[in-house]
Amino acid sequence: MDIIFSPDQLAHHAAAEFNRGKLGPSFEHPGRAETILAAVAASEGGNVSPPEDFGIGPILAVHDRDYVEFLRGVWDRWQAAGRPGDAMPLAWPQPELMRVRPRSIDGELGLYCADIGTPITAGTWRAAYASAQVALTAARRVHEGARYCFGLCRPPGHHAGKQMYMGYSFLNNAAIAAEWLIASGHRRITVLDVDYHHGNGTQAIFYDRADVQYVSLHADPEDAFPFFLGRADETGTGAGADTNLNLPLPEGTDWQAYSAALDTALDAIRAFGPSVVVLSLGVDTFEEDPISRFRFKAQDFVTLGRQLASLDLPMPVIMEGGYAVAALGANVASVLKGLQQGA
Ligand code: OKP
Ligand code: ZN
Repeated sequence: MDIIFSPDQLAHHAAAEFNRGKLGPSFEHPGRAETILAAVAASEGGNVSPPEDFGIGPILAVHDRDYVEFLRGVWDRWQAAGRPGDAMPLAWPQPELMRVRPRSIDGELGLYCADIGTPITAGTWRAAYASAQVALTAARRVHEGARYCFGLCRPPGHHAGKQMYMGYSFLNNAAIAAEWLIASGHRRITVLDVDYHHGNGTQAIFYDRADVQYVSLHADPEDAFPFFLGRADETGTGAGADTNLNLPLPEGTDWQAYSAALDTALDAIRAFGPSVVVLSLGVDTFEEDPISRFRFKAQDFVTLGRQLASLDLPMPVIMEGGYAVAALGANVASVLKGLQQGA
């Protein structure tokens, strides 16, 4: 399977992150991409290509222009203001406040940011832009006939909304790829999200769309990030009624229980009848993941790949989460191996 990756993606590097009330090293760091790249290049025979540059157009097909311009320029403004650390908001416009754009950079950050775990650094825009181009390139490879292509996206994307960043996500790579596939002539696309966390951004972007189905298996948001979206009764709206399927699962879910829910997900996808499935692949379902609470064993990732292959559909594979760095590369390589072995 071909692998798409750009060294620009290493440019985003948060100095620190709040975890359980304590400032510590960031779980989402450049070493994640490096270890995935080393493992998949070894197991897939070294077919690594840089992304093509699709420009800003396909990004603007998903994200609002003011948000994209904010992301592109915020670091320079933060620097010009003489700030010594990474860029983070000081306040957020909750519903009891007004959603206005203040002159203050601190306030403007709060307008677009939704959590305290996603600092912006000098290389954030460069990395997020490259990550989106990686997803687009993987989508194009599949559109042009490849069965699978691995877009080694980093930073991840599935929490990013049209005008919102959170959960280590700035641009929604999977949504950008899906929208490009629709614009390229596909009439029905599914985004299948197997990351531990609900892809709230992807869901929201396509919530009223009849042509893009979003299907996600994830930790129940009653207990887990992103908390405020991802429940089973969120099924889509308007023209998109019944095109959204959330399968929240309890903490401690192992492969056996997951596999049964995955059968439900795959049945819903077959019923929808897409011509392509964009896979949002997170391997933070692993039992040793430091921020997640499912119980996948290493070998379960091969089985996951094989079960996904039973869809018998072309699939750009878009990397999302996974933070157990010692096993991260091997677990991703296992999914790709299972996909190619087939059901
Ligand atoms: C991104 B992806 C640790 C708290 C967790 C949010 C998790 C984002 C996961 N400080 N922060 O879906 O893997
Ligand atoms: Zn995740």
